[in-house]
Formats: sequence, C-alpha cells, structure tokens
Amino acid sequence: SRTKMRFEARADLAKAKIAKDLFKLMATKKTNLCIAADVTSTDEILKIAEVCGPHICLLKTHVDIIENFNISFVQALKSLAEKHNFLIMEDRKFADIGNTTALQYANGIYKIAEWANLVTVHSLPGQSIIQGIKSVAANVESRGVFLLTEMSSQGNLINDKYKEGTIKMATEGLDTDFIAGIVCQSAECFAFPGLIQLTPGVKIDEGSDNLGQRYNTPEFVVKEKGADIGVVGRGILNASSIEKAASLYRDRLWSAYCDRVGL
Ligand code: 5IU
Repeated sequence: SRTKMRFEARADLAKAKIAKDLFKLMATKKTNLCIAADVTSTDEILKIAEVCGPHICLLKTHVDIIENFNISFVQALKSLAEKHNFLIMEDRKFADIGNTTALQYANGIYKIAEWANLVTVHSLPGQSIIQGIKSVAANVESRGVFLLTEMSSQGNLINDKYKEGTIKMATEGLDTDFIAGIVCQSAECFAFPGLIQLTPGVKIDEGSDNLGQRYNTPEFVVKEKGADIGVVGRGILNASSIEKAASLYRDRLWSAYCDRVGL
C-alpha cells in the first residue's frame, strides 16, 4: 500500500510536477510538518516563517485573516520560503464555478496565483473548478491543488459518495497533472501513491477545541491514518517557544513516517 512506500519512490509516480517536488523536498529535508500560520499580522507570519522555516516542508496561510496585507509581505514570505526551502499553501478552499474561482485565484487584493505554490479546493462544483485555477496559473509546473475529501471538524457533511467522486476527479480527471494531493483524515480515502495525504487536526495533546475541531497525535495520524504531511497550527502557535515546538512536532511526525516505511 502507498503508506509503506518511501516519499522518493512516490515522487516518481506523481503526475503533478509540484507533488514530485514536494515529495523530494520532504525526503531531503527530512520533514513532513506543515505549519498552519493562522495569525493576523504580516510580522507574525514572517516571524513564524523565519523561526520555523528550517523545520517545515510547507507553510499554510489563510491570507484573508491578515489585517495589514501588502505586496512587500508577499516578497518577504517568498524569500523566506527560498531561504529555508519550504513551499507555500494558501488554504483558500475555493468552491465556486471555474470562471469565478479563476478570478478569485488570480485577482483582487491577494493575487494568490502569484505566490502560493499550492491551494486547497472543494470538489463540490465539479471538474471545472480545477480547470479554472489551472487556466490562470502562470506556470503550471510550479503550481497545484489539494482537493478536500474529509474534514477534521465534528459533524461535517461529507459522505462516502462525495469522497469517491472527489478521488475519481483526482485520479481519473482531466487535470491529474495539476492535483498534488488530498486533504483528508484517513488512509482509506485513496490508494494512488502519487498523491500526497495532507492531514490537519494534529496536536500532541489530543482532544478538541470548543468550535468543533478534533485532534489526533502525530503518531496516530501518520501510522494509523496514513498522513504524509501533518498540519499543526495551535499546537505550535500557542507554545511558549514556537521554535522548540516546531522542532518537536517535526521530530515526532518524521519518526512516525520512518517507522511506517521501515527507515
Ligand atoms: N483545517 C482543519 N481541518 C480540516 C481542513 C483544514 O483544521 O479538515 I480541510 C485547517 C484549519 C486551520 C488548520 O488552518 O488546518 C488547523 O489549525 P489548528 O491546528 O490550530 O487546529
């Protein structure tokens, strides 16, 4: 099964160039930690990127929560990504028709297409949402999407039929060269080893928050649930030292991956 395969071997099977790049980055940098930089000022995000950059493969943003967004912030974030060798994912969860999504991706204040290597996308509108994003991606080789098939939140409405349709889109659709992976909670979601499983809801102290979020430990998500990349937000952001916390999460996620594949 894909969960027993090493990232290097899976890179060879990936259909999207950006998925190959990310698999290889994870293997060489020895990290499968994605930090969810859910803070509201550009200074705070840049500090997270500088301090945690050496420990992560991916930095995930919610650009619409930033109070003082500006274009020089984007330049600074891009240089930190280059300096520390991580990719940037905007967790936009696009969900409109292809044409509108294309406009939202490329235009407005944020111009996500210019700086985000990866974006998250709902499969709800159908194949055209991927086509829309792809149609305005300046360089298809350095861009890609993650499709959602499961959410970590209590009571979410995604059912098996929706999941199956989404996986079909990711593996047999027209744009498989643009789909890097799947955001989900369990290995059963998909079998194809060329896609990356990104799993949010990770915290050393399991449990939940009071708004429906549910957490599992790094070891559980990687070894029992098939996560290739674990997404950690508050588990790191609320620690007294975010640097130490990032290092700890990195070690625990990576050791779990090594155990899983027999490294
Ligand atoms: N996120 C989830 N669950 C999901 C999806 C995305 O938590 O199913 I799809 C996002 C939301 C937040 C981050 O940006 O991942 C998790 O942050 P915390 O570790 O602080 O809960």
